[in-house]
Amino acid sequence: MTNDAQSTEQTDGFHLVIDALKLNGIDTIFALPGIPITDLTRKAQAEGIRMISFRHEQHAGNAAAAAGFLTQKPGICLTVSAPGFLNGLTALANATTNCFPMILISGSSEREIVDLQQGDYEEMDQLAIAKPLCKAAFRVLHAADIGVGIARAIRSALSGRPGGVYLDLPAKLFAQTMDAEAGKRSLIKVVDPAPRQLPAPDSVKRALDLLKSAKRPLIVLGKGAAYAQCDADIRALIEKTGIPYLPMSMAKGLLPDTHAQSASATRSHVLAEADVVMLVGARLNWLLSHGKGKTWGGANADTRQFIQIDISPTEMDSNVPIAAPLVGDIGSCVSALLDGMGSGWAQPPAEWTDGIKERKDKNLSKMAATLALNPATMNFHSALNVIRNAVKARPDAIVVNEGANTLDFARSIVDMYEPRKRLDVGTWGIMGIGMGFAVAAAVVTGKPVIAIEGDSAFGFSGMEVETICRYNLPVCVIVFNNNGIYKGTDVNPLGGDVAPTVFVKNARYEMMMQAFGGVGVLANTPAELAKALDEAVASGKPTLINAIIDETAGTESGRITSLNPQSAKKK
Ligand code: ADP
Ligand code: TPW
Ligand code: MG
Repeated sequence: MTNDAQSTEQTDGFHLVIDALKLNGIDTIFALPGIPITDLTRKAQAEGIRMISFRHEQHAGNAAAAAGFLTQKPGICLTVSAPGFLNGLTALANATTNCFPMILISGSSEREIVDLQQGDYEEMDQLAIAKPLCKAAFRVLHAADIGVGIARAIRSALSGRPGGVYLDLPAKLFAQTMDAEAGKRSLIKVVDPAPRQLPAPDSVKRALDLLKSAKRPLIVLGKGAAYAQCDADIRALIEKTGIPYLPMSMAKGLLPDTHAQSASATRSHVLAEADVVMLVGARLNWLLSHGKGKTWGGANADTRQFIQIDISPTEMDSNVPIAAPLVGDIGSCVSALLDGMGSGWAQPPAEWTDGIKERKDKNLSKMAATLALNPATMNFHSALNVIRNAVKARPDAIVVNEGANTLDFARSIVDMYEPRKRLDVGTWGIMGIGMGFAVAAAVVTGKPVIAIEGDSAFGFSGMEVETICRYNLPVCVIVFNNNGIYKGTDVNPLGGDVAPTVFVKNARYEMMMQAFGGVGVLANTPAELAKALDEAVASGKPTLINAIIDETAGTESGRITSLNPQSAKKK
């Protein structure tokens, strides 16, 4: 606090925030400047923090979330008060839903005025609003508490199940001064923010006993397994057990999708038939049909038993009974399982694995035939076949993916070869993550990024192509242009306005990238798409390819049509 009697050097809130972040290894902030954090963005940049400035806070927030997932460090998003905070809040809630560690830091207005609701500039009780939407929320009122505030935010984001944290920094805080030495001492370098959580030995034994008894075992890898960064042990577990596995969307590449034990090509068969299923960092939410019903083989669902590895004890039994819960961090759990298995682990019955192989081979050759077709107008398959080949050639490239058909087809067609190379719409199936995730992936990894975007999905964050150009990021955006949401063929029965799912026909999305100095290409054929994509990946230049897709090719809601409520009234 201000103290005129102090003759020593002074520091202030701005510098304490920056010093606390740097002390904890934060090297990048995703932000959008304005009152009261403009100077914080400038000073942080001057102090060597990489400042990535966005055109809308939601995308800065999505970038922070993706950075958190990729690095196991909380991604930082910095915004102004009320509207900026609210724009960032969607990303914070989405990060929490997906178990990605991030911290939304927002400036806020004068507490005295906000609390009496006297109408301050951008007045809003941000802390109260953020609280139910994230894992933890804190406010710092005194400069001397900045160290504690940031330490608590980091620990909350990373420990246990990772998630989003809100940190409220009122405008007044930044200008508060205090003795520099005391300020330095007030900062906390967080020790072991995500402590290992070893599973109990009897729960390891219970899980192994159940796995051993299985006739038709299956392992499901989720994005928690990708986040955990124990890739070699997970691969060893799969290979040592010989059990077929299914990767959830963002766990693709943990083992190469071409792995002999991958059962992706016969997903519905293994889900319906498996008798013991081990979930590794995957929740039995809607994406896994809640572990019951037709997807899980109807009658088989009554006898199926689950083993679940998760850091969150309350995840167990959330949808169906979990016979063998294994609570702990995935790294510790998987290595305990490997230890417990010893040598000479019996492989699953050949009847099960041979049957899977047979179905898989059949489905893969069917898929190969479809991919080889070259219809006159490009469709999802012929376009995605090009991207499939490009990713095969550059397995270190990061794929960002959103849309409906564009998402569903890309997920099954584009094989991934390395862990944490696929970022997508996640647990909510949210549109708008595209450019934020792409920016973060490029900034954090320096690797080429290929963003496979439905034309609708792209629209949610399209303005960030300027950000991509401004920082000259190696991002190639491919817009799957089918003139609309799902398809471009809907008609308004009354005439007049176009149908609500339809966009301007033949839109020239590539010009958006050209407008900011990037490369824009219109691709009508797989050959044109391949050429543009190869050039983009080789050059690292910001590129947008407008891939013209048959507007009749998609289906309503992609693969989740069944979730659409149906009108009872027939016209
Ligand atoms: P997916 O959508 O891929 O199925 P989910 O997001 O549903 O994956 O599940 C991820 C799960 O992983 C969450 O339940 C979360 O608690 C868990 N998790 C995240 N990180 C770890 C970790 N390091 N150790 C154990 N569990 C983790
Ligand atoms: C924040 C609802 C799900 S998918 C989608 C919307 C609007 C776009 C599908 O069209 P797109 O893909 O991207 O052109 P394609 O290949 O099928 O034509 N708002 C938010 N999230 C979601 N999920 C929606 C709306 C939706
Ligand atoms: Mg579309």
